[in-house]
Amino acid sequence: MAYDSENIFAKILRGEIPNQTVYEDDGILAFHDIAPKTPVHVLVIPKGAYVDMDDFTANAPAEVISDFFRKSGQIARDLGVVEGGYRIVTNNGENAGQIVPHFHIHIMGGQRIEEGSM
Ligand code: D5M
Repeated sequence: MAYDSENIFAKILRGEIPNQTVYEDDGILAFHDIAPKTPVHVLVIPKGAYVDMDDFTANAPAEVISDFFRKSGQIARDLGVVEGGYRIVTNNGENAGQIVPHFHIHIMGGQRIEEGSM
């Protein structure tokens, strides 16, 4: 799928739509999900134009990929969810119900998820 530069996260990156930023640097932006499903629900996106996990892992330079996941781990630490445990979710494509076609991961924590619920 070609990248659609009018998707909502592209607009956030261009500053056309506001967001509640948790962390930002040259490569990534982390912000609160607009409709949180858990007490802590933060999205992390690369600033590069990647549609989904498949596009990101196939086409982003290795250092961009490692930087993204290393920093996402640090963001989870800073959010205070590591001790209690947290979930990382990334929806890919139609079957997963991906809504926004700009690669992102959900950091979800702050509440207990029943064992075996996935
Ligand atoms: O779901 C996309 C996620 O992005 C969903 O949890 C809502 C969130 N979302 C949508 N618009 C915004 C804005 N403007 N700010 C913050 N969060 C937003 P997925 O199925 O992973 O594509």
